Amino acid sequence: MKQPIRVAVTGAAGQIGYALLFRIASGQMFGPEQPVILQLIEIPNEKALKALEGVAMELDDCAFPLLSGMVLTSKAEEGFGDANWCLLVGAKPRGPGMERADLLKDNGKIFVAQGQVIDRVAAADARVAVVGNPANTNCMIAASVARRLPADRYTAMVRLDQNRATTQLAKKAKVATTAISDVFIFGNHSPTMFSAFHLAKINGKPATTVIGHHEWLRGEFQETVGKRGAAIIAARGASSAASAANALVDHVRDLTTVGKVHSIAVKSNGDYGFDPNVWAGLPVKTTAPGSYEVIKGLGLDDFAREKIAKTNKELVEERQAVAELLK
Ligand code: NAX
Repeated sequence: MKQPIRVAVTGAAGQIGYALLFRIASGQMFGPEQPVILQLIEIPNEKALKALEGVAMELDDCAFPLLSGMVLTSKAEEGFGDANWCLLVGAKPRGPGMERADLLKDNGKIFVAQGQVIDRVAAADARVAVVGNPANTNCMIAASVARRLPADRYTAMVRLDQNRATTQLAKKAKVATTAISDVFIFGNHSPTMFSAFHLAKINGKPATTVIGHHEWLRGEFQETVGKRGAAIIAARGASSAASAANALVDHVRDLTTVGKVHSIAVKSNGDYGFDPNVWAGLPVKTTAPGSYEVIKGLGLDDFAREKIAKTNKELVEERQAVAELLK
């Protein structure tokens, strides 16, 4: 049996946490041979910590063979201590009448504090994956305050958008999702993100040729994927949770599987027209467990360049809105 790895999860008593923890403990994220110790972090609030206890009781009641231990805490030092993976799911939700700038700043403070603790106490090989919104900018903040861990260890999740785009293309072409490949998400996890249909393949052929309906690809398809989160809230009365947890399982599993080609938000190196200081969704290939290289040189047409410029502008504005936290 391998040595257990330590997986820290913030927001562990929230709705994504509830859909996520059981999948990690059952081996779906790190594989059927890898034991895990779950380090579950919640805010120091009686209700949240009580709910966390309940989740831990349910995890116990699954008798998962791979679950080697659990830590329940509201102290970041304890929760991130020696963690090999830090999954930052918890964030402050946008309240009624709250401006986006206030949301950015309030969450920015959380990610400055957590970023500093992770940098100090997590394992030397620690990887950080951010889900809590605004995910790209929160990730950029956590990485910006790090002095020990390099910036390429910090990724944010755009996999839910990739998965949403995959299914929309499959439905339109009337094929199984397994027929779809090379679906890349560029930019922010927000309605401005660009789902690069011109690179996508259906059974190895360009999606643009197979689907043919360019107006749909440029319009309804982008819109459906970009505004899917809002559509789910309108239908369910609560935001996406199981699909978000599933996307994080995919994000980490593909990031630990050598050769996988997928979309994650990483520090831009200026490729594809992104500002080098933002964390942008980009196509990557996993080169070693937890490491990746950005796939370079994919062709962009005028439509793609225009969409990328728009989502890049939003990321730059988000960075400017939290600039005072980065000093
Ligand atoms: P919930 O409100 O159900 O749960 C969040 C949990 O985080 C709560 O239990 C809260 O007590 C905890 N929390 C808040 N601040 C914390 C902190 N500083 N340290 C530790 N725990 C903290 O939200 P949920 O539906 O689980 O969503 C969590 C986050 O994911 C939100 O920010 C949400 O916007 C974001 N999402 C991101 C997605 C993505 O694709 N990147 C998609 C789904 C989701 O909307």
